[in-house]
Amino acid sequence: MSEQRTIDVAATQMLDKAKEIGFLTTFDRAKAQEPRCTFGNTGICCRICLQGPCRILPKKPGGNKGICGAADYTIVARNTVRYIAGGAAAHSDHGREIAQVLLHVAEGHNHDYKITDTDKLMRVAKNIGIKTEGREVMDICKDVASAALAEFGRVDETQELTWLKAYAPEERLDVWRKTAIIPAGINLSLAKLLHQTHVGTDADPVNIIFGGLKAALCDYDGQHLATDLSDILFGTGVPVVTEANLGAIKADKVNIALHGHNPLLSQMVVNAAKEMQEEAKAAGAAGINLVGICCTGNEVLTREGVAIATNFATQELAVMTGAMDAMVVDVQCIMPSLRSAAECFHTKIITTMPIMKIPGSYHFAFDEDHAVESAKEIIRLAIEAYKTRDQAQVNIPNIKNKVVAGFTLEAILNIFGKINPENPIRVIVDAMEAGEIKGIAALIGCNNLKGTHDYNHTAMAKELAKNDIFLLAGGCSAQAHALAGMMNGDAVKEYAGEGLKKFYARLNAAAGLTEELPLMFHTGSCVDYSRQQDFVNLVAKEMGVSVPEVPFVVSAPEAMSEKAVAIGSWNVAYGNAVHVGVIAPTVGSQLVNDVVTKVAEDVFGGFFFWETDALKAAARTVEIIEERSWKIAMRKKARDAQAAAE
Ligand code: XCC
Ligand code: SF4
Repeated sequence: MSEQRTIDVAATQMLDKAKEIGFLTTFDRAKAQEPRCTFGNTGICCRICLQGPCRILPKKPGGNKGICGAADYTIVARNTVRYIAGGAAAHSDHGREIAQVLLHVAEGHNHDYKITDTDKLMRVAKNIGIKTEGREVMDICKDVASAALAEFGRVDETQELTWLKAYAPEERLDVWRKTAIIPAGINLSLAKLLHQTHVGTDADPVNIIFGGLKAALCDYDGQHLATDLSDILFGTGVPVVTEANLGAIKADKVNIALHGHNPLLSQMVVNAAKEMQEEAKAAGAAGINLVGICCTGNEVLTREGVAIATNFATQELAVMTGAMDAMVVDVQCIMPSLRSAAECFHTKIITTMPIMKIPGSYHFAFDEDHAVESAKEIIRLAIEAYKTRDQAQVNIPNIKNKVVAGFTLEAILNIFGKINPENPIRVIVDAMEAGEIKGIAALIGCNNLKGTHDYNHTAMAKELAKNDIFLLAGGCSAQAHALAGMMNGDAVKEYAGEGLKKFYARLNAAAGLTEELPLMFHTGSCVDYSRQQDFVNLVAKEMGVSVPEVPFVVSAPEAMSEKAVAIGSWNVAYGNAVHVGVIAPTVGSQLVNDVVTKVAEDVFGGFFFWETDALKAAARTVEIIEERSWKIAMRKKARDAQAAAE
């Protein structure tokens, strides 16, 4: 564990304040957990049945296996894929909830939501094979929502997930068919994986890993439909300018943080807040100020330009400002400790979802049929809380940075299209072929207090940019860059290599935006990573190569959640090289570790690599990208030589 807690100056100030008032934060709790249990840390602790926990104790007679006889490779494989099941369940359930609401809108049962992006609806319908010509919008919408819901309950194993089939390149589908990892239904595959890893079922680590990859493709499918349907309901983001860090919290306003993942409620709060400024003023405030935390924050940032307060590891510190009147939370990545943090102040923690409650916090049962009313009532709760705020306790770090975000796939293509209207994706392929940029990297994932908060994220970004690598970002990683002041045009001047700078200069000249483009294109929340993969798929197609040949690396420098494991795993199946910046729970079995870091490449073209040191990880990333480019160049040379000889 690192001595420095965070690189964020505002967070450091708030940690001092927490110490002053005697509140133990997640940073203190992380320290309390040291030293870690080696068995758990390396994945060789099995708790799958009540005879456990069993550990692998190679030196004791009979200790080299669990009580049932499970070897280290079985235990490690089972533990790992159960993370994937958890992550895929979370992402896809989020998608299912959006699909449910979209169906109710299409059927005319719900009047609080509406279709905002009809063009996107038509594109999605077309992609998944739903007829659009001469049909009513609402009928098409009903079919799209029903197709999404059908992904969950399908049990006919001769079928394949619709979104997966619609969006993955044919070459990938072939690989997945050959390895039998294309899921028929999301619920089926996730249930099957829990079955497969039950005590006394599968002992074969490779078979277990393939079961895990199937679940990971469910994660991808659930993510993709969640993004598509959210765009249809709430609009597809376009570049926005806003700010990030705790300084975005305003002393004179009613501050409401939107935290979690699902935009169903938070988007309604954004809409309602626009109309309710007067109510806040009547309470003596200068208005309502919304800020985002984690991926709900990313959702409302991408679509509405809501400022980022902070990211995962520092969520408690937003409360420490003493100016947070309400934190509205939905699902995932919400620390239960928020409530104890709130007790030091007047802050109301408002849980809103039936599966997410925190003992002692305020639960407001959000109701999709009365979403507008729910959102308004929640804002009123925040205004009431504001009235009890003790201004003497307010201490907001004076730190905030300019952020340019909102880079959905559509937004990126729109910008590239200003240079090449016929074939927008050609713009980045040209830049790669000319050697102006070396390749593409996606910086994604969480915070993990096994390291210094946000250090790995920002150090990777600086190093890769210096090496002329075009950066995509999402989730809490994107927020790390935004908090650090790197998600703007100034950061390009400061950190980009000469080639990347030239590429940006051409983009900026053509884009016609009021702000310069940022050092990394923020594609949205962690449920939105399919936007990045869609982008890479287009690049592959334009380059005339398969996905695993694209000079592209994914990095989760501070991975934490089960969702991160699921995301990393489908990325590997997709053919991407995936860096993870924490010790992976596979290292307890040489065999399993070799499968995911080496053998995977032979099968899928993608693989994991673990590196906790950001600078070494960046160097390895550059190496992989250069190697992939070199291979493309060699193949081209060979083809040209052959053509000349003929
Ligand atoms: Fe959660 Fe999405 Fe991870 Fe952040 S990045 S800690 S999952 S909020 Ni997705
Ligand atoms: Fe131990 Fe086997 Fe039970 Fe795991 S499944 S806890 S290894 S007996």
